[in-house]
Amino acid sequence: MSSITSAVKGAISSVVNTAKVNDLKSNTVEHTSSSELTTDHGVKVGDTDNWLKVSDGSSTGPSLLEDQIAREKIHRFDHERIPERVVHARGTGAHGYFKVFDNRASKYTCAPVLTDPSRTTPIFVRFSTVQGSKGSADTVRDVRGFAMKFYTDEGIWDLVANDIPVFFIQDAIKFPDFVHAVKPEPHNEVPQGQTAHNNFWDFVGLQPESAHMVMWAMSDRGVPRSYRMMQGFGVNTFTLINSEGQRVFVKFHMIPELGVHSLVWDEALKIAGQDPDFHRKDLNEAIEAGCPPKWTFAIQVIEEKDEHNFDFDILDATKIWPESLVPVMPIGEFVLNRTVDEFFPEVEQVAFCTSHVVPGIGFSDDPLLQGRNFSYFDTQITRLGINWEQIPINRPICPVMNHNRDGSRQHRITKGSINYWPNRDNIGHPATPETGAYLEAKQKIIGMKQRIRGSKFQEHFNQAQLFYNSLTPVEKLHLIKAISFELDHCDDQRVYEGYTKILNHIDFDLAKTVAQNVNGVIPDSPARPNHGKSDPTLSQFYYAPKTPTIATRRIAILIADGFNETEVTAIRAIFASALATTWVIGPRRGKIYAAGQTLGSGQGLVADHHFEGQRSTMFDALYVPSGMEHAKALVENGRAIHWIREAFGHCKAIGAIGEGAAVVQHALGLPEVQLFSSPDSDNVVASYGVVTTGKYDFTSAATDALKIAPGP
Ligand code: HDD
Repeated sequence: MSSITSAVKGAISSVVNTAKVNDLKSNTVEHTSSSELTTDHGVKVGDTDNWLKVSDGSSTGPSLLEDQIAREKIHRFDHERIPERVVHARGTGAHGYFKVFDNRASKYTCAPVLTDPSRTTPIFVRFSTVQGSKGSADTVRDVRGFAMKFYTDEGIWDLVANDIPVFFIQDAIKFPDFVHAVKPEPHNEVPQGQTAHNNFWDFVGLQPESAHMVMWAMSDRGVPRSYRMMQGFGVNTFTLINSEGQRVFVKFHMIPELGVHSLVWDEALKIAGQDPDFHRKDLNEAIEAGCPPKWTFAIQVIEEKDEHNFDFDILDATKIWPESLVPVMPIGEFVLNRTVDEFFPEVEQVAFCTSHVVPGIGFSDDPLLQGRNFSYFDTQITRLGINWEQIPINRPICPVMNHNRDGSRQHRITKGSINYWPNRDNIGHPATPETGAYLEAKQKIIGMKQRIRGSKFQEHFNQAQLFYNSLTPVEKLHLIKAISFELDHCDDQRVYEGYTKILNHIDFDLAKTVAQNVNGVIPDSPARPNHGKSDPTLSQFYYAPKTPTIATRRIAILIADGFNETEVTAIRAIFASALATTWVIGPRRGKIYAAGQTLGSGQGLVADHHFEGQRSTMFDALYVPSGMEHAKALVENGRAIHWIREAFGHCKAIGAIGEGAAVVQHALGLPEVQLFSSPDSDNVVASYGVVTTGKYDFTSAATDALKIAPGP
């Protein structure tokens, strides 16, 4: 694998040891080859392979229950598993840090984490899918979780976000029904990690408030290329409180430096089988290669006085605040630059609570948020026990002092005779506003006690339509195909007919096409007119980096014996300098000999994988160098040809030179696409994301093509 320059690595390593990473050191052990086995109570163990038995030495007699060493080993194993998360069970995480640019947010909040540019706040972020179990595949169509833990000097702030800005339901009381409907069906536990089944589409068909979120989930956002290329959204409406006690409503946004990119559905399906850990490996690979993912952190703010000035309720989590109405203000950035040392203690035990806020950040009456504030703490008690906040990954880096005591797995030993307030020694006395006590902003509330939602919560299709209208033609096509795929998996006529009727409230053509595909109800006319409005910020193309980049992209170089070594060395260096990684794929994972080298000699380039070991789906682009014998071998290798065809089918960039270009031309069998200029020509031919040339000077055109090619 190619690597990045040592200068970049140096810059990153200087911030790797955040205060939280240092805090975890007291719980981190590292063993060496001189470490000897012990029991959990520290007694050295001389044999961990044979249970204590009664034996005359030649025959194996009965095993003795007396063997405390064997019993301990089995006991510990029997209890290794804890309940997986009831949703978002599948995920991975990494450490990093957060910084604000300046104090521009201090007008709205007194939270130093959001206003003090001299601070580096340690963070831990866990990405996840929602529906599947802990062992399900990464690339399924689903919403992605984007949960952030900020270890601030004022306590922990958890921002439990998703990669989609809205949610399926408006009121938390519906969450158990929604989750039951989306999860595998109860009678047979099928399907795993997918929304493509009767119960999900039945539920969302009967809950039109889901329509907006369904549009997002069926768009390319549902199949991200990488966790590193996802936007994040706090979804709920929170509040910010400034030093004068004034409150504003806020939504939080995370915008990835590399842009927002997706897989195509065929790739996502294949990768789910070929490499179910694709996303977690991708995150670790980028961090370990020294290309830590980075996001801009931004806020949208609405003043209290403007709360009712919109045609939607700003506390409704099925609605966005369109950027044309409420600008998105970048205030900081964050980087994930450190992989975990051990998965279970860090990623599995990390636990988030929307109710964990710090002074300067507060809640709103968003009915989804209010329910979440109850649910997260509660679920951690089942998973991790009441003292879950003492687990190293969850504990704050600031002092913790209160009179909460005991409970299962209490780790803290608090000296002294006082465990209550008030007490004669003034121990653990309440803090004051001056010393940083959390203060709720004053809010006047008058109302009747009743089970309702506000009147503006009743409109469900305006923003679903806005989202659909805002997609580019290719994004619309993908969305139509996605819904058609999903409804095709529903075999209850009431379900697929029901949802095609819902679609007609969003867009007539969308409803008609999907209904035709899945035998739904083909409408004669729209159920409601299309308002025709659109917003460019809703298309993921909007987030393409200003300067095109191939950083962290994976490029496969296909070679066989007889390839042009000079060319491969040069192109790898060029891609590496652009921070892409190159992977050599050959007929065997061993030495592949270049033109002029003797087979079996000490020379040769060791391939990272062989053609059967990996597939084109794992890579963002292909490159085929020149070399006559190598080209002949590739043309005769069915799998190598499949690599090129499949990559082309997934609209990936393909670069080729000389005889390599002839291989590509042969593989694609597209004579009308002029792939190959004459072998002596300097012409670079670029068509359909394929860049070929007869002569060597090809690299800048190739890098340009790769920059534009990867996308949704
Ligand atoms: Fe939730 C986990 C995001 C609504 C109840 N949720 C969970 C995670 C994320 C979200 C990212 C994974 C956290 C981790 O990595 O450990 N959830 C959301 C968003 C929502 C949302 C963005 C809508 C705005 N959630 C929601 C509601 C409820 C829950 C309405 C319950 C009333 N969520 C949970 C949970 C989970 C959870 C059951 C499972 C594991 C956990 O909390 O720690 O409590």
